[in-house]
Amino acid sequence: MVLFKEVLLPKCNESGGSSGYLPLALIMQYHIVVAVAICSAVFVDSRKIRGISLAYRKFYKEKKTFLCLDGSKIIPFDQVNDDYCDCLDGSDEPGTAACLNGRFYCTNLGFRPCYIQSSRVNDGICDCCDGSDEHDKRTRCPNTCRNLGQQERAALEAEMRAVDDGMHLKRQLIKEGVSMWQEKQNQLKDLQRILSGLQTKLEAHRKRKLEADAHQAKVMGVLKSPGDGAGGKTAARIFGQLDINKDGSLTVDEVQAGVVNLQDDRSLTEEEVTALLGGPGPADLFRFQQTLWRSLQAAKKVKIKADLRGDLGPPNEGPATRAAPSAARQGEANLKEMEEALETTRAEIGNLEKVLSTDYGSSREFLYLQGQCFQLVVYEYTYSLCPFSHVTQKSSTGAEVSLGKWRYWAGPQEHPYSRMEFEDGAPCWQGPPRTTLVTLTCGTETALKRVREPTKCQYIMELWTPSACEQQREARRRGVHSEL
Ligand code: MAN
Repeated sequence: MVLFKEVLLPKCNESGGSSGYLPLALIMQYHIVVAVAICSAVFVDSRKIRGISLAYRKFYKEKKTFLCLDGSKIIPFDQVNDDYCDCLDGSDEPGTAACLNGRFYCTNLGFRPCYIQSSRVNDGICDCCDGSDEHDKRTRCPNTCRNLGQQERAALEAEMRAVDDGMHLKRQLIKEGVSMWQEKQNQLKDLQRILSGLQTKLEAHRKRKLEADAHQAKVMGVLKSPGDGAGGKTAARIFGQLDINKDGSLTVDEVQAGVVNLQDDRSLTEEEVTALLGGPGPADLFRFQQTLWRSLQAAKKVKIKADLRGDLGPPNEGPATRAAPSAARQGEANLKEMEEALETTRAEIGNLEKVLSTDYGSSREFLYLQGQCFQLVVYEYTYSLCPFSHVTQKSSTGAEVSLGKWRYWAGPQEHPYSRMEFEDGAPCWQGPPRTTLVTLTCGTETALKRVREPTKCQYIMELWTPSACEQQREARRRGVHSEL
């Protein structure tokens, strides 16, 4: 049967926590405890209450019997702290070394109370800073509690200031996060607009290409039409030569620039050209072949200008036939370029959507970590942590291995944003893939402070960030409450 609720206190050789609200709050609590203890001491034999905390005093009432704290035995109160062990749990001898499993409570006024094994009582070594464990006076123990308390309070206050600074920085980071978020949303909108523009352009381009292909097929059809043979190719070459702007059709101006009167090299009038082309409006290769080309072949009225004739390419591959495939090639290149741009934009949108769908904390206080990497050199390895992305380890010999890819926040329910889990890294030799757990600690700077590998290929990192400050403060508050 357990009659009391265990009160947790640090052992004397344990740190009470180097910082934060817990120790400060506890120190204040201890002052109250000690004041009450002093008052109680007026009424109770100090020998009997030696080594007992205030919370336990109610079980050590003088002039009554004593019930061992584990409920196993009742003994006369005289037998408490009489240097003889009666209770199995050692609770009758908190102030002597009689019981192997007994524990002695150091009040440590001015510092923090703690328990030591009662075997250390009067063993010639000062364990409690108030020297109360060496009460037989054979060993002189100066009271160092005040100094220790002052030192600890100074350290705590410094750390609390750092936490407050961290909180201030965190507020700025939240603000930064808000504008970063907005910026990313705008980027997404821009990219979506670009994508839609590219899609429209691409459709138009595809349509044009289809038309160009059809035109090309028609040209090729003309060139390859039965009975036309090499003549068709020559017609196409001349056509290409006359078609100055290479738009696949001949205007009056273009004909006037390249065709002259057979007799006197005179320039042709507009009417003459219109008549030669079989009517008004630009003539494509097909129409040219049926009209002007025939006149040129007949060599009765008109001829190609002398300077143009010298420019003609090899007989089997005239400008028109060359122009058409090269235009087609250009079209294809443009199409490919556009398709690539479309794919790149789609990928960028995908990445951005992924970034925007990530959980960056309740106020997006961790968003500023996105896209950043933090390094730490530990022995022969350089570790690199890129939050929300990946972790790597690069050895001094140059090989870099993945220690995991970002998976999720892995903190406990009450502090979900206190840990990050990275999984599925490079496989460990004869083992599973490497994993990394990152703990986030309040700091006035953002830095990777510690890397350990407690189990092979399972890494633990500590990242300092102002964004973790509040949750740390919360954790400490909770700690205080569980202690009191
Ligand atoms: C490399 C490093 C170490 C790891 C071993 C496992 O040396 O990644 O961190 O423990 O491989 O074989």
